[in-house]
Amino acid sequence: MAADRNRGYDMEQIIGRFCLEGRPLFWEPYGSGHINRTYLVRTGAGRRYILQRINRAVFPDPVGVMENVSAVIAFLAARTEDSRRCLRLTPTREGTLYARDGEGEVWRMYGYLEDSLCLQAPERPEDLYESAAAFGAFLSQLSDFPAETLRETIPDFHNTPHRYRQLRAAVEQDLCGRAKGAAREIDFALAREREAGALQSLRDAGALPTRVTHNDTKLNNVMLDARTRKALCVIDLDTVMPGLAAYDFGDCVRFGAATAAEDEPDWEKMGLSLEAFETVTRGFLAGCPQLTALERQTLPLGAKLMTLECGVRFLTDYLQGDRYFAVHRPGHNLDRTRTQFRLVADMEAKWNAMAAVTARLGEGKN
Ligand code: ADP
Ligand code: GN1
Ligand code: MG
Repeated sequence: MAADRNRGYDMEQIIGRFCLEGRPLFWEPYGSGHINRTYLVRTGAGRRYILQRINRAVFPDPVGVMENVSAVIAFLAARTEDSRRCLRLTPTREGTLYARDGEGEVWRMYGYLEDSLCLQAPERPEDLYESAAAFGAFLSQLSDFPAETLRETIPDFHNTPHRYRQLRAAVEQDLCGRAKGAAREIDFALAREREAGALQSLRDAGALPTRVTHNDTKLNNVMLDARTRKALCVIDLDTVMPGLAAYDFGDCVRFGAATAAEDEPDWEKMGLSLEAFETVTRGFLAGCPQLTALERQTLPLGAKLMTLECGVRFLTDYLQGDRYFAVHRPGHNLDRTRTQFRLVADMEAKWNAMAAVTARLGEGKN
């Protein structure tokens, strides 16, 4: 209760900087995100809050992150009457939307979205549909957001060729002597390097519209209403940046249409559920009906490349000693790499069927 035992932060002092309703009584680590440190805070007035310390190793400009996040929240909040449909930042006593501590760490506090659910895997097809529709709608709602005002919080975030360059450097350095044990995974990645640049080439050529995208569209980044199970609110806005629709669709498929968890140790359980792929496509297109014909055509490519890229990132981090993604067991990032590459292979096997689904569901649109 007194301090975050891992790092010795004075939690009481940090929490005390925010204008909470009631006196803070209790806090504990919360959630299963890989990047930020998240805490649940309860007060004597029965209110709950989500406190987060932004990971500075991942986000070198945490103030820029907060500027993006608060601008996006303000934009979305102005377009809904229902306060539960939008994240709410709790200000500090000085009236700012984040607190910086003596060590330069940046902390923020959200009102807890009550009566909500955050799922690690869909429990029924409707859950997946709802999350995909929410991410599609997020893209659609932000279509008139002034994209040029957004900071690039992680440069080249979904620039897959850049991710390959980082992988090659990690293989070459082999800091932890792990490359030999991951030879099969390295070969799998490198065999696909050329095709991995396809979306980036289309983006560079201006063939696809740049949109304001979320860029991290996992199922656990959408809150559902616990009673109706309808999507309530998209969360985790740290990576909102200009991007392609295929990124958000693709990451939604990668996580939500998979037959196993991202870190399933028995990677043979991993594959693509075509049924779930169809559900994601249906949801995403319903949420964002204005995609261009070429955008719709590139949706399967988005699914494959976001999965391949994520595997490449897990593999790079494994080779570099697990410095980026939170790990909870030895070999965790290698397990994650294997599931992602297994999923890519299954998408390759089901490629024609995937393309047929997106073509059929896109029929009759512009
Ligand atoms: P990370 O970047 O580490 O993934 P998130 O912003 O996704 O961090 O938060 C981690 C988890 O905390 C979420 O998956 C969700 O369970 C929970 N969470 C975040 N914000 C809220 C909120 N406003 N209300 C309720 N739960 C939340
Ligand atoms: C991270 O923060 P979280 O857990 O929602 C990562 C995503 C990866 C994802 C893989 C800022 O997302 O890019 O796809 O893990 N976020 C960042 O699960 O790197
Ligand atoms: Mg998250």
